[in-house]
Amino acid sequence: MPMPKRTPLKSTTAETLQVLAALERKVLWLASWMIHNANHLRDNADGLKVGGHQASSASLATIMTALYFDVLRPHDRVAVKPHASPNFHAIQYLLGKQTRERLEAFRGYKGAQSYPSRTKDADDVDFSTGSVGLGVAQTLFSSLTQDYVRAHGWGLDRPEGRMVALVGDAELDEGNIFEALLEGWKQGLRNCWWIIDYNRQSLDAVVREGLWARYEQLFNNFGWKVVILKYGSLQEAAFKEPGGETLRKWIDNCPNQLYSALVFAGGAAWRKRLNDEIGDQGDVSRLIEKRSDAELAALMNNLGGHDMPTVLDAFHNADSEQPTCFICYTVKGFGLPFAGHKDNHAGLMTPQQMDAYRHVMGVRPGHEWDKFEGLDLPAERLQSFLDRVPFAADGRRRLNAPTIDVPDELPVTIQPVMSTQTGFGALLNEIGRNDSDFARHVVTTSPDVTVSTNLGPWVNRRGLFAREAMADTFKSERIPSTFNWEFSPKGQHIELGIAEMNLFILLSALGLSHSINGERLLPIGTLYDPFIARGLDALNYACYQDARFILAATPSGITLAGEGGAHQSIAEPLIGIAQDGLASFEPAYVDELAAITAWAFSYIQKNGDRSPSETSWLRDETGGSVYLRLSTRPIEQMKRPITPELRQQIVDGAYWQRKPGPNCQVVVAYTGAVAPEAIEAVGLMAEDRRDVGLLAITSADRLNAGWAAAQRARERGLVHARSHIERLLADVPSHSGIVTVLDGHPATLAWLGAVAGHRTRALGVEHFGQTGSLAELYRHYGIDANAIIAAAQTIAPGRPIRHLKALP
Ligand SMILES: Cc1ncc(C[n+]2csc(CCOP(=O)(O)OP(=O)(O)O)c2C)c(N)n1
Ligand SMILES: [Mg+2]
Repeated sequence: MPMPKRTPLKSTTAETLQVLAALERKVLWLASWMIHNANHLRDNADGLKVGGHQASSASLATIMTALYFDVLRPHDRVAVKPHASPNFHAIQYLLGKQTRERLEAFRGYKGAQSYPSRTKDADDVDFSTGSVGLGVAQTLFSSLTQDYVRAHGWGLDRPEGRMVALVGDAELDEGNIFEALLEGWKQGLRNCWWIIDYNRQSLDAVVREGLWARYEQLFNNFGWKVVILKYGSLQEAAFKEPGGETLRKWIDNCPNQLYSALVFAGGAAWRKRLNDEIGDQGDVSRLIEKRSDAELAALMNNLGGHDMPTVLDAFHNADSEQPTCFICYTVKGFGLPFAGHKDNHAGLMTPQQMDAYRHVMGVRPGHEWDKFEGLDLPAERLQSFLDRVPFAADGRRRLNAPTIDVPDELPVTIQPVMSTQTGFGALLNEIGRNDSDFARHVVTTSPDVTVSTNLGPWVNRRGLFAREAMADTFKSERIPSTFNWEFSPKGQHIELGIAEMNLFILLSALGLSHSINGERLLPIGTLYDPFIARGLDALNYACYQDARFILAATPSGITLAGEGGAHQSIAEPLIGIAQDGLASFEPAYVDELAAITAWAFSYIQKNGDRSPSETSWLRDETGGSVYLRLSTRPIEQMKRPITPELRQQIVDGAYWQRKPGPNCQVVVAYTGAVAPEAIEAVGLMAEDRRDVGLLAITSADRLNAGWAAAQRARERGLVHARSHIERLLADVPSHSGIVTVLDGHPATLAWLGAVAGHRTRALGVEHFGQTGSLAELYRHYGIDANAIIAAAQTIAPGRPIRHLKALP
């Protein structure tokens, strides 16, 4: 394997190397102690899971020490491999940004998190990681976001940051990484480093031989520079001795499994093996013989990723214009008793091993958390070094940006018959017309469904983003087209390839821009509703790190009729309820959508921690992201004024379209595109059931959240707490039944019966769709007017409803 050429390191002095060696030792110790402590202090410790940190952290100790204490600058951002979180917390502790209490409570209540968390950790985590692969791709999209922000003329007074991912080698099995790579290539990625911890071990196993060569080719193909750190400086020096070449060849040919096993077995095992295989070759025998067992083990363990000069040299020589992948050979469990053992992912040190390790590290009992305990350099020197670490120089790395004024109302021309999807396109088209600060901060993105989700008119107005301008050839060739597909650095739409994972990770990056770039964006992503499931984990992580964006998912449900089960969505409304950090809406009418969208632009900018509103029990001041479930079904729109009261109710989740009278026997509660069926059913029942009510539900999610919060508040003594849905149902007589209906899973609204104890029948879709006409499918799945009436007749007995047709 040819080694890449690098210019010799000039900047790192021998003194710095000395200090870094001491700090690396300290990081290794603190991480081990933190993990040991976590396992022995918790009553429910799951050794298998706790152990996951130990060997994985050790593997990255050298690289992380080099990065945080020497290479990184405050504006650089890092996604840390999930299991290396103890290293991260230890480093922050040494830099004075993490407390001992939190380290002592690692994995415990309010302690340092098991996996680095932007929202739960107090020590300035850049990206939450845990689900392998996602953090890696997030660095790529954060770099694109940084380019987007700067191309629009914002944040130019700040230096560009490098987006760095510390990647497990087995993490590269995750497909989303390759989806991101392809997108990065298309978008001209810069300022991105992926540092692969090539310890050749995953959780269960040792990785395949020669994987590095596949990676090298692959990254090269996508325009990355690949730097391989295979041998450490001790090894390089040994290779220059007589017989050194033979040793190098032996190392190159040694299978991963055997190398790992010998690392585990130690110096004597190395000697036996090397003597058996190459020991009779004169020079190399002397090379082996002149080293003690310990020296021989140190030489063979001295892989590139554990050799500080090699690591620093590689990082200091990397440039920003070209994305760079560092393949760093490391040892999983480096320096620990189970180094290299294939079972070491769950490796925890026994108390005896820990004692031995403590001895080696020179740490006295009771001094485990002392920053400089056991190091052979004076504390003042170490502290003065830490005080000057460039990464920590600026103090606060988490930025903020002022909120952008957004209009209270969004203008839109409502056609007599219109779908919410068309309405969404029309709303954005209107926003695109003017050049307000608000309009300039909107950025849209879509995974190859820009036109089919109705973003076309907006894109025509605002253009597509690319760092380099690119004309629309159809336009320059004068071929008529509805869409003007011109790319420029000022464009406001980022067109993605089809991968939905990329959409959510990009939204996550755009939605953290205020915090990472100090420049706020108002991101909107569109996709087909069923494909939320495709990117769900990425959506979950975007919310987990509190990224802020609006998601418009359309089309949705079986209302897509002719598309069949392949494109119909059933479970998404439940995702909307269950996903933390995401307020979900499914409006039926375009005026509702306009009210919700205007509110959403301000909601995604809220960043407070105030108490819930006393009317709805919703935590609107805290803010979050927004999911709009839209439909392609054109329905007759209502001509009505949207009063401030109605606007508030639409945003809070429901309003009476027809208030039930005092003798009400049935309430029909609907959400979304089935509004016409609900209205029709109420009309058809009117003669046979008294005072029928019609409840329009715009957000099952917010109704449910408010209800849960109000109950909790009452249980804590706030006896007057009432949620929006409780107020709405307060006057519905208790003998009245509720029929709920939506084009989605019936459980979405089934809980309404528990609010005030009304007997409830929940209609919805439970099975994969058929193809067919809308009427056929609504009948087939039982969400048409007749099915609503049949349900009403069953739960609200009375005389037969004359318009009810016999169900097939
Ligand atoms: C999406 C996902 N699947 C599975 C896991 C469980 N898991 C955690 S680490 C790991 C393998 C780690 O191997 P590698 O990335 O090589 O890191 P190392 O332990 O070698 O440092 C697995 C399967 C996870 N965290 N996320
Ligand atoms: Mg690994």
